[in-house]
Amino acid sequence: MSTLWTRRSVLTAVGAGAAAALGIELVRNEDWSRAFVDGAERLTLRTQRLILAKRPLAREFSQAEVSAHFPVNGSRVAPGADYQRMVESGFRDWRLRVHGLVRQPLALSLQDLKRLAMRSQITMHACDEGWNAIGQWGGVPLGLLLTMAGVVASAKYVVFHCLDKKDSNGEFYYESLDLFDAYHPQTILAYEMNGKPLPVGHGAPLRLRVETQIGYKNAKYVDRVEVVDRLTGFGKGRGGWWEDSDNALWYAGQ
Ligand SMILES: Nc1nc2c(c(=O)[nH]1)N[C@H]1C(S)=C(S)[C@@H](COP(=O)(O)O)O[C@H]1N2
Ligand SMILES: [Mo]
Repeated sequence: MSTLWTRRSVLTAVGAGAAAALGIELVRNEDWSRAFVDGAERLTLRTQRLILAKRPLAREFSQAEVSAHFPVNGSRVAPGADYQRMVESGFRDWRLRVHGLVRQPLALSLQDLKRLAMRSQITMHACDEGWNAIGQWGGVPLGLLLTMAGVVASAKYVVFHCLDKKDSNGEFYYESLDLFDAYHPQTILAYEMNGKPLPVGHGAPLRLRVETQIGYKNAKYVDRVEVVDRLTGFGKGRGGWWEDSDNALWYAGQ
């Protein structure tokens, strides 16, 4: 009953005129309560579509446009003997962990990830240091992993923990997204670049591709995805390594 009243008050607040503009029929019959629920559901759908309409897909390119040279920037390798051993074993014992505010934490091998639906996209990477390059990325949609893990209602952000420690402040590289960008269809955890396994320089075994945002948001060497309700408690609390150390913008949309 409380849900019904909430939904009903939403519709009342929006008003019949606005509802009509959104294409919602305010059906009046003996089953009025059901009509309100259906209308409210369509209102939610329409509102989401309107928001998404302003955030279209990032441009995708053709195979012929892929850059012959794609620079390696930032870390070129994750340091340490453990990482070297992982590279040598083809990341056999490596697991991607998805944990935090989820109902079902996940630990997935590279093989497990490759068995899931793959999305492939050819996009332009733009680094704020003044270069860009076009590459093909193949990987698992982050939204699929979040759905598998079952994000709980209080969740707001997704934090990506990386294997590379940066010398200047000794902190591991990390990044974060809100759930909107996390569920964006082009947001993937890529294990493939230009049709081949992701090279070490570009973040093997797994890197984030978030095509709605610029260079540094695209975390390399990701091995842990943590669903959280706040960004305090990680680094200086600004949501990423560059955000903490160089006042880079947390929302680096392009
Ligand atoms: N873990 C990690 N991710 C990172 C970085 C890094 O140093 N460490 N550098 C970032 C920056 S500034 C850019 S431009 C891209 C570079 O990705 P590339 O090496 O594949 O070109 O990765 C981003 N992700
Ligand atoms: Mo960058």
